[in-house]
Amino acid sequence: QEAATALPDYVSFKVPDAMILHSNNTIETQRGAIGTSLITPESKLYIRNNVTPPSASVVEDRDAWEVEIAGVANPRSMTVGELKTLGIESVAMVLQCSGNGRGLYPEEISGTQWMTGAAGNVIWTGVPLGRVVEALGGVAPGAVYVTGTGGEEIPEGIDPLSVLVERSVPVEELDNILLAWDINGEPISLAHGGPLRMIVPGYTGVNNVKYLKKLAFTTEQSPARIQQTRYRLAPYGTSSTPEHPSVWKMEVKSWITGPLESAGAGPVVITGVAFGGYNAVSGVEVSADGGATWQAAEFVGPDLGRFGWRVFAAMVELAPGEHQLMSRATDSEGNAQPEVTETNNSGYNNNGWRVHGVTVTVA
Ligand code: MSS
Repeated sequence: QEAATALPDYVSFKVPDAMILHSNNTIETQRGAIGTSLITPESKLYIRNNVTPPSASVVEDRDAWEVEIAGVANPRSMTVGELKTLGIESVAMVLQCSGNGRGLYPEEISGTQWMTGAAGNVIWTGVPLGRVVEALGGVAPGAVYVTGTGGEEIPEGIDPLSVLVERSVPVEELDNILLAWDINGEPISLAHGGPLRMIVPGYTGVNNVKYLKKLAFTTEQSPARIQQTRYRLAPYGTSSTPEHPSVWKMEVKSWITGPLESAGAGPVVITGVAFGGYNAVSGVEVSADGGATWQAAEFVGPDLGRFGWRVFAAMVELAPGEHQLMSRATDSEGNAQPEVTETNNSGYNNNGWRVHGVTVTVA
């Protein structure tokens, strides 16, 4: 796909050749730009904003940013500076938009036509939420969800709940959640949610609330539209309601990052990335004949833990002609990528291996 020219100011640090500009708030990473990189640099990481980000002034004095903590024994606001005194942890995690792969479903589904590039593997650093809770006397009784609120300005004259980015995840995730200020060892850019972001490892992109201004332990899910009726898995052709399951845990997935179009006849190294989502990835197989036969691929480079992705490689011998290259990953619980993901209403969670394959011409 064509390189992104004229990137908006707030993402001017992105490498244009590595990106596909769908809109100012939806910018995808080119499939080939992932290559064999274990970590996705911020300069190549995709962007998805549901609302215009806050003004850049919020990252001028990062330690002064305040987050209100509620639903604990002693609720109050804390600055990022204070959070930094409570503890520190890092997690490697695949950040992937719920709609990644929407453009690969056979049906036409409205929304950004993401292919493979609304995903990256990044390292977040911040304080474990458990430490914050401890400092505030523990979680209030009866909490069922952790609810994070984004700090965007809500335009006047519209129902705030229709635009508010506020997401609830099950309180069972408490031990995994980080309140992060760094990405890949640098302060998180405004574009990716600085000064403070709620990180829910193994959960799809939308649950990782940027510009976190409030974190609450709640008995109910957020009343915001983004929680109630959007980001839910409803059958294709129906409308999603609060009764449909929320897009939360990510599933096992992989895709080839090279070769993507052509290769020379003879030995070829197929490379790609694979992750288990909420579980660790345990293996990947590749096929050079459209899924008729498979061989095991090998992982390349270090294992960054359960929530990260792994780079894989497999050696194949390719004769001149067209070849359909496919990859299929399995997680630690024995879940394998399905051949086809059944289409859902909004085109979420596409992890079907067939549509993620590529056709390569060998000469
Ligand atoms: N946060 C906030 N605050 N806002 C918004 O808009 N979005 C979501 C998340 N978070 C938002 C938030 C989404 S939706 C996603 S994907 C993510 O984010 C992305 O990220 P980056 O950093 O890449 O841009 Mo779909 O599921």
